[in-house]
Amino acid sequence: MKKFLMIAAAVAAVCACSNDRDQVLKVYNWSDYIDESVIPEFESWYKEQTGKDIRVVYQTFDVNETMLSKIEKGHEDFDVVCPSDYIIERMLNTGLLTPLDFSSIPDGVNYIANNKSPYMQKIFREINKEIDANDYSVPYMWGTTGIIYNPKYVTDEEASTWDVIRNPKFKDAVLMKDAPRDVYSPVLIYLKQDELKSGKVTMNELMLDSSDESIAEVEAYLKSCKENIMGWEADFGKDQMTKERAVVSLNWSGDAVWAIEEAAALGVELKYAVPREGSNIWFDGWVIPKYAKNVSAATWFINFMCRPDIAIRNMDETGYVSANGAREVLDSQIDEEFDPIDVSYFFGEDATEVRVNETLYPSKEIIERCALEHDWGKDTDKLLAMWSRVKGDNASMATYIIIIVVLSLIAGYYVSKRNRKGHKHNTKKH
Ligand code: N2P
Repeated sequence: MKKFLMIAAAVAAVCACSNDRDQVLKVYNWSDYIDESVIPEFESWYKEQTGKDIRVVYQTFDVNETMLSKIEKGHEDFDVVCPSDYIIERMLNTGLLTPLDFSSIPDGVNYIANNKSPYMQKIFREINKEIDANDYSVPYMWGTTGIIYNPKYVTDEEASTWDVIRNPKFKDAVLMKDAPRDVYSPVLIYLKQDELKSGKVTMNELMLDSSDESIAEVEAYLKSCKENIMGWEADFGKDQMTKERAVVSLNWSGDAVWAIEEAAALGVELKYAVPREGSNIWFDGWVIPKYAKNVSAATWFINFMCRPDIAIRNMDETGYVSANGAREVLDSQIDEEFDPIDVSYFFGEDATEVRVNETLYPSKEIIERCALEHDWGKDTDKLLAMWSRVKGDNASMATYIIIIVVLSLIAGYYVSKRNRKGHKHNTKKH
């Protein structure tokens, strides 16, 4: 009887556990990348739609590679994550993604089909030649990589080239994104600009260039910027620009929009440019990793993120551009203060002359000089090794001083301890 009760208790515990997990949705997203009030709203909406309870456990990351390693190496059971394009490609190539299936979501509340921009679907198809990434991922936000600058100190001309990060005028005043691929690509584009102009190499080929020579050239360039770089940041760059502590920041367009608006409220002017040599266009998309434990709730969550009013709130809160091409999203962005631009590539034929922010929706001319990054497979390790050499090399004088002070204190402590011991020993003897 006792044995039977023990088995029954164990079975009950296992059932309770799995029930619990059915009521939990683990979301892993970039930091500052959502209007957090939409999370409790999702929990209530999910209950209304399905009759089931759900609790969202929301965690954030700042670096793509950190997120990937938790899933690839740690097999963590996140249900929904939001990697960038080249990481989605890697996850597809390594079988880490679950195919998406929205067929169980009723028509009236299914926001997937009508809300994807044709442009986003097209660039998603470029991710992998054999597998359509649209079957495994739903685009969330997108943008460009460029330069945020303070025009009080930096001219438009100076900011029109990536070399602004090495301009001797900006000693200790440049912030770099702590994102290895998103720094590598612009620097390589800058270094290979003559080959690009002469057609010796294409932008897409450059995005796949993980050769030792190119990595070494980028490394040497970044080390030569050492005196200018005041830090490598994941999320404090926009704030430092707003407060005028830095004057140049290699950054993403969404951080630029956020910083420009915050700075304006403080009376500081900031601008954003995509340098003339060309840049990287990127997007991040929702995926369900292979180790997910609540695929059903994950599917509902991704669908909810595509509801136009939710997409607009996420956009307004973060400064980033939703990948949602619905008319409501376009209407929410129209403002008389902007000059009309052609965004038909994103919103369709009706949108050839609309007054939207060009930092958010780059012109066709900017898009044409940008390309998507692609997975490097095993060569990624070479990039990450170069990255730590560059950042290590760039540790500030303050860091060295702190290390020396701490080591001296530790040494001092042990010397005085030894002296005290010696003193006690001598006293005993007497
Ligand atoms: C926002 C992160 C944006 C990610 N903090 C751009 N790929």
